[in-house]
Amino acid sequence: MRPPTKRSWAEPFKIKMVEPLRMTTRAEREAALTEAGYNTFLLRSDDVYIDLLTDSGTSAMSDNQWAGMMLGDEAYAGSRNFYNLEAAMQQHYGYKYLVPTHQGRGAEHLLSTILIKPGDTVPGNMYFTTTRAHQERAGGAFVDIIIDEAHDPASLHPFKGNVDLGKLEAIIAKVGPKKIPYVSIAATVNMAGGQPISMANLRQVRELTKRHGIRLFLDATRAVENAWFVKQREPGYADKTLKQILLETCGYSDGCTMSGKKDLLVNIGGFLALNDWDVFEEARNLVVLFEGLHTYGGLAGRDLEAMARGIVEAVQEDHMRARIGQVEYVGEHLKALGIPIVQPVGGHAVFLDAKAFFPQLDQLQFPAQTLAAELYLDSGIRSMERGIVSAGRDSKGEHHRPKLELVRLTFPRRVYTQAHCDVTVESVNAVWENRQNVRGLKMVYEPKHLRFFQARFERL
Ligand code: PLI
Repeated sequence: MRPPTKRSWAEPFKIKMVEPLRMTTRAEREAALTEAGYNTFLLRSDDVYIDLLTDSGTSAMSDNQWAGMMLGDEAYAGSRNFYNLEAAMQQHYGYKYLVPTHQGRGAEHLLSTILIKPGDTVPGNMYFTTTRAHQERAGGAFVDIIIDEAHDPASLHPFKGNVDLGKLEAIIAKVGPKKIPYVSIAATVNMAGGQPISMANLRQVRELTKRHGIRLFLDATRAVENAWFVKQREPGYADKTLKQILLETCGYSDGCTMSGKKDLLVNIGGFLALNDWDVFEEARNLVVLFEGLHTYGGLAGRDLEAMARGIVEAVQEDHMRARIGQVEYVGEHLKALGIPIVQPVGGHAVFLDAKAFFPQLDQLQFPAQTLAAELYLDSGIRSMERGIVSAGRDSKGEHHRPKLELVRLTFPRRVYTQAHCDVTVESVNAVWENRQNVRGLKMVYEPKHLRFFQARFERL
């Protein structure tokens, strides 16, 4: 036997407990999807077979995390689990101060409220839905400064999360540094396809913003996944640990917002981390209004403990090799079938290119929403629209028309097996083979905020 050239991504864990799934018929799925207004967010999870809606809060905790749940100190103030989380954050992310929040958008709410004034501009490497919504709610205007390659699903750029420094300089020159409270940098970039930012680029962004006295805040939600790509792709990082890379990443920022529901392997939790005492003081005060006392931020002591332990597990290389290896496995198999996906394959998800799937559909016939619906009908797999519906409307009420019209197959961490991955590939291929017969959707109900969550559609 020839020795294998590449080792498999096999999981560094075994399964101790299982959660049965309900298998459904096509007729049952037709009824469920009609009831849900062709929006996968409105399906009941009992009607879903393989749930690839999101990797947010859907990962499997380890036995060590569950054991930590039993050690929750549910004191109203000064829980020991808060101090455990604070220490784990300081050791792995390197920031001085911690404000726990119930999840990522709680931290975004605090940061935006404290730093953004009406009329301000917040440049960022592509928008994220909740992040931009909070920036706009505080009176700011988001400006996209990501490189052009990020908007091209076929570009093989290894760091499609990078900032275009020319775009950033231009916006600073246009509005002036005083109107930019901070630059908002995500690592990895979710809406671009889970694409990483390179350390070299982040360092340059830091130097540029520092020259103008502008703060830099990181969305560190998937920064450990970003560290994995830096280690694989960026010269000089192959021998560094994920922990070292993560510390360096955070070192180029003044703080971070964090959704612990992703990298940190918990079902609920987040935090705002800061280096600046003044901002911390305000956040620690404000959190009491919106989330809870500054030592629990809307979380139970046991949730704080699970997140503290999740930080340590997230930076283990065996874990990350399997986590991203699984996503790559699905991406490679889809590519081999000629199915259009965003390349390179990102950290948390494979993104299907719905425009290339359904060239017969106008963007206002919602190609990605349609593709997510067809995939559910075929096999009960639930995915998420990341196109014109997610992008929402601008301040004049017009649809944002994003270049990327995508469907996200998002992989929860440590949840599904390789056989689930194979079924997913087979089902996407079945929809691909029937693509010419598919018609689009029309929106029949549109909520005001973050419409993708609750919008309803009908078949054209
Ligand atoms: O869902 P939250 O409030 O814990 O976190 C918000 C959030 C912030 N930043 C980024 C990059 C995210 O991906 C994010 C949440 N993402 C979700 C829910 C997702 O399905 O991707």
